[in-house]
Amino acid sequence: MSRFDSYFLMKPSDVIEYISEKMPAFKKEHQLTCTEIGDGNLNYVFRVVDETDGASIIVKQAGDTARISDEFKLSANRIRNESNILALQAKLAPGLVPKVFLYDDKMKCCIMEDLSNHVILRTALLKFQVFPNLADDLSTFLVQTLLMTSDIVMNHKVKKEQVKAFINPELCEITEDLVYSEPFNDYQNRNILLPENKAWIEKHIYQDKKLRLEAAKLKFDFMTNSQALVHGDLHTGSIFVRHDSTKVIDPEFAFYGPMGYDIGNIVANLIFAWTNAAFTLSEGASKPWFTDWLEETITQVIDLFSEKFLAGWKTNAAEIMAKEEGLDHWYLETVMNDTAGIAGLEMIRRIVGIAKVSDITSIENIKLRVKAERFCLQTAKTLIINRQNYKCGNDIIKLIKDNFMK
Ligand code: SR1
Ligand code: MG
Repeated sequence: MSRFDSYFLMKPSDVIEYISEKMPAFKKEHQLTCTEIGDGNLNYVFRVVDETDGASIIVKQAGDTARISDEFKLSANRIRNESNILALQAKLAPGLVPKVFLYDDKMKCCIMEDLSNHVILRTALLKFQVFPNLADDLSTFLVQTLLMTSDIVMNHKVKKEQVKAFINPELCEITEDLVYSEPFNDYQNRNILLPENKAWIEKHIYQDKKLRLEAAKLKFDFMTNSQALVHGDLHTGSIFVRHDSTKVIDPEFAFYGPMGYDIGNIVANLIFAWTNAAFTLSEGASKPWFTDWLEETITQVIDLFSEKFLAGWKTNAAEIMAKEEGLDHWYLETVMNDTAGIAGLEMIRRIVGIAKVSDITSIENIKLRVKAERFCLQTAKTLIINRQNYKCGNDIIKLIKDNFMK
């Protein structure tokens, strides 16, 4: 019998005992230290270090509410989904996700590789750091996890089994509410508006019927289009980076949904980093090279994705009708339209809704923040309403630059 045979939410002292019981390499008699380092909205992340040899490991545990607020009641089983997805993604995109050593169904936690030699991409971008392999790694991750889990490549019966296995109604409901509904209605009174932008948002977001209709169409697509096994929350806080390495983490929102959901999330969050830099850096030496690099990275994420997607299709498509000439380009175009629309939705919800991003909230000068928010919202509206116009990276960069000049 062990006190870890039935679930409770652990404190750092419990985690030390837990690790020494589960991972023999982390011996009790060694000096083990533990710190809770999580900064996400849902779970608790503990880092255990063996001070005698410097070895370290991560324990990630789910509570039965979201860390951000008790209002979100969630089954702690989400960590099982996360462990399963990470195992699958490790096969599809080797080296691009952290290793999972153990999943514990009783304690609703998993033990995984410590990536402390990496940094969270959002934090690094706010310090204007650049990562030369980022676009290449992310586009590989996207193609490998999206194309390879779709009906283009997979046996349809096996794919349907996978749709069933990765059904994720609770976390999808969070996205349906926070991304697709609340930013346009505030029906649960959870939106948090900057007072200086309140009237603007009410007029240009809540009351824009054209925008609301397009958001509604995209919501139904999110709920019904079981296209590929998406990560489901691929923002820059879900990506760890080092100059020579990229790791995608936190796939607890994963489910079978539209491919554009992941690509759009990456694009939106890179635009937030661009916005932060463009609005806060004075016309000094650092501004042009950093925003230039971000523009190049956004362009490359989209264009390398397209290139690798078409090449992957050619090599791996197994569905007989997928071999019809032109289907690959038509299919890719629909994914690009979704990408633009979803990038717009992510940009609106991170400004209007409850789950903000530090790229925008850290802008201290209130006049600049007001401008930055309106720039993002205006850009987002165009991406949603005219999403069929955005076919390649440069189309999006042109929109950002044109809107910035206005
Ligand atoms: C209640 S969770 C709020 C947000 O945090 C997660 O990272 C997802 O983005 C979710 O929408
Ligand atoms: Mg997360």
